[in-house]
Amino acid sequence: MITIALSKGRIFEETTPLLAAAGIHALENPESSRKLILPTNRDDVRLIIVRATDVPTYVQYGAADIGIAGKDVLDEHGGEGLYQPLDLNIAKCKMMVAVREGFDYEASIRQGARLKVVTKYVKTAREHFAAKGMHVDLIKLYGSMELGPLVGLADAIVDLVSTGGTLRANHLQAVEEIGAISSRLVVNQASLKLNRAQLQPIIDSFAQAIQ
Ligand code: PRT
Ligand code: MG
Repeated sequence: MITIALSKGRIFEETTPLLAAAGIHALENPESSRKLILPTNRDDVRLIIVRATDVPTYVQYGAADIGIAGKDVLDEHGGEGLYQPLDLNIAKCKMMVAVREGFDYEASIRQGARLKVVTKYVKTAREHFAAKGMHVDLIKLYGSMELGPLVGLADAIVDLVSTGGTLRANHLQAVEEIGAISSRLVVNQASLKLNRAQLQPIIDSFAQAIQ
């Protein structure tokens, strides 16, 4: 049995066409089903629905053979034990630094101010500011980072931006791009050796579908 780990929402939606290209169709919709293990049209393939941040963990420990996870999530996880053969070019966005409208980010850097930064991407943020030689106080949040600068919890946020609508709605502005983000296929290395006959055709179909 091949187990594929996915998260609900945008990753599931954008993965559905790729699965279809590999001849795999979920028999239930994870948005409406409460099941965490979804059967597919193929007896030898099932999907498990997990939190986006948990996908690398399931694949790392072999509880799933393959999975799809954002580069943001993989960077935080570290990617240990994961083979990453494909950039699927889906769920694209950017990791950005943003501040309140009118806050002079460049000036406060020049003055050597010690900024408070809220983020759920602590490792990414730490590496980014360290590379710039900036001293910052990082505060870990699990969501709604955009609120931080509005209520005085922080001067800046590190978060994903796609349309920019969330920043605008909260009177924030992006001041720095940390990097481009898209979703990657991750494969358990031991499982690939053991189940290559089943896994390689799926990987190849994904590779063809994204071209
Ligand atoms: O939502 P949940 O807490 O369950 O988990 P999650 O947020 O990790 O999962 P999900 O499904 O929201 O995101 C899964 C993956 O999609 C992420 O790991 C990213 O790789 C990718 N992705 C692409 C995004 C976005 N675009 C995105 N815009 N993930 C989150 N956002 C959020 C962002 O954090 C911000 O709050 O959307 C808001 C900004 O969007 P715009 O369009 O207003 O700029
Ligand atoms: Mg989300």
